[in-house]
This record gives sequence, C-alpha cells and structure tokens, in this order.
Amino acid sequence: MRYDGCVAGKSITFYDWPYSPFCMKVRAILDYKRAEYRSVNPLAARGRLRRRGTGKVPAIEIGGKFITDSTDIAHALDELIPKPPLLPADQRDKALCHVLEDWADESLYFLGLYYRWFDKAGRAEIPAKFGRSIRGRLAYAYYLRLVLKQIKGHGTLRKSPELVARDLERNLDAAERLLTPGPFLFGEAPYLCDFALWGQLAYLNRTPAGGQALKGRDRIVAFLRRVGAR
Ligand SMILES: N[C@@H](CCC(=O)N[C@@H](CS)C(=O)NCC(=O)O)C(=O)O
Repeated sequence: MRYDGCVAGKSITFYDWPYSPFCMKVRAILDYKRAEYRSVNPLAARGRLRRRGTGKVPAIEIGGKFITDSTDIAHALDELIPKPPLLPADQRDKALCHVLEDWADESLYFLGLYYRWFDKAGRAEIPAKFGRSIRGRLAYAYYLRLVLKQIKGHGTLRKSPELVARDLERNLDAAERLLTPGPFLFGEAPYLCDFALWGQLAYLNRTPAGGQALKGRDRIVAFLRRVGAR
C-alpha cells in the first residue's frame, strides 16, 4: 500500500529503487504485512542516503529511525508488525531460513548483476531505466563503474562466461529442488528467505540470459508468479 500512513503510530518512508532486487524483497514484505508507506526515489535523495545510511538501497525510516540493509529492515518490520511472521517458529528452520536468505542475497545477487550489467544484451537495457537526461546518463555511468567493480571484487567477473553459466545452472537447479514440493521453501507459508529468493530470481528473470535459463523450471516460474501476485 503506497500512501502516506502510519503503522502502530509510526510513519514509514521507503527509499525504493524499483529495479533493485533488495528493494523488491522489502517491497514484497511491506505488501505481505499490509503496511502503509511512503515511497521515495533514491536518485533524488542520494545525499540523505549517504549521510544517514550506507548510501545503498533499500533504506527505510520507521518513525524517524533510519535503517539500511534489507535483512535489518525485514527484522525491524517483523518486530513492528508481527503478523504474518517472517520467520518459522522452529529453531532449526529459523537457522535454515537465515542461511537460505543469505544464499539468495550474497550468491544469486552476483549472478543477477553479471547478467544485467556485464552481459552485453543485459547491459543494453539499462540506460533507458536511468533516463536520457544528463543526470540520468551520469548516474548510469557512475553505477556501471561501481557495479563492475563489485562483481569483480566478488570474483564472478574473474571467471570465464562458461563457468558463470555453469554456476547459474547449478544454482537454479538448487532453487528448483528447494521449491519442490512447494509452494514455498518451507511449505505453505512464505518466510523471509522466500522474499529474498523471490527478489533475486525475479531480477534474474528480467535479464535476457536469466529469463532464458529459467524457462522450463516450473517450480521457480510458479513461485515467481505466486509471490509476485501477492
Ligand atoms: N546487503 C544489502 C545490499 C544492498 C545493495 O547492494 N543495494 C544496491 C542496489 S541493488 C545498491 O544500493 N548499490 C549501490 C551502491 O553499492 O552504492 C541489502 O540487503 O540491502
């Protein structure tokens, strides 16, 4: 629900870049919790994001408290709005949920970045998202440099395209198996790891190579539709 409002007496402002998989994760959680919030374009608030946080998105203000990192944001939202819960009740499942969330955020993310920012066909689609104004073009050039440095630092960009494609296949095989029988990672209800996985898979699915690799993976495709429809 995207309008100015309060949850438990606290207003929520969400710095939301529509194309970021971490923003998609937080947005899906906000909607799952039926939270009312105000959305702000981070490109118009870069100074504020750097001063008050890490400069990265997503960032959120809950009742004036500034929080960055999608995991911390998710936990803060779960505390503020406990139902429906974002974590399974069982302690071992809780630990597994954390590990799965981290896998999505820290491994799958770099495959998405590779196929969006490094792969030729993926990169060709980016400038339009930033707009053709001078500001948009400068922002694109800045982020292109930054993201390529990040993918290289992570190690993905040091691999050959064949090895990255093999990594992608293995990870998608794992996701398909983890979502079997489904509908969510732990069965009937979605948890934090589902929203993280959904953000990264949906991001990957929008890249030309990722969309192709996801074809025929029925569990993942159904999962993408199911969480997206929420
Ligand atoms: N671990 C962070 C990752 C956030 C992140 O990497 N966000 C990207 C957008 S997808 C970003 O803001 N990149 C710009 C930068 O690194 O300055 C989270 O879970 O929120």
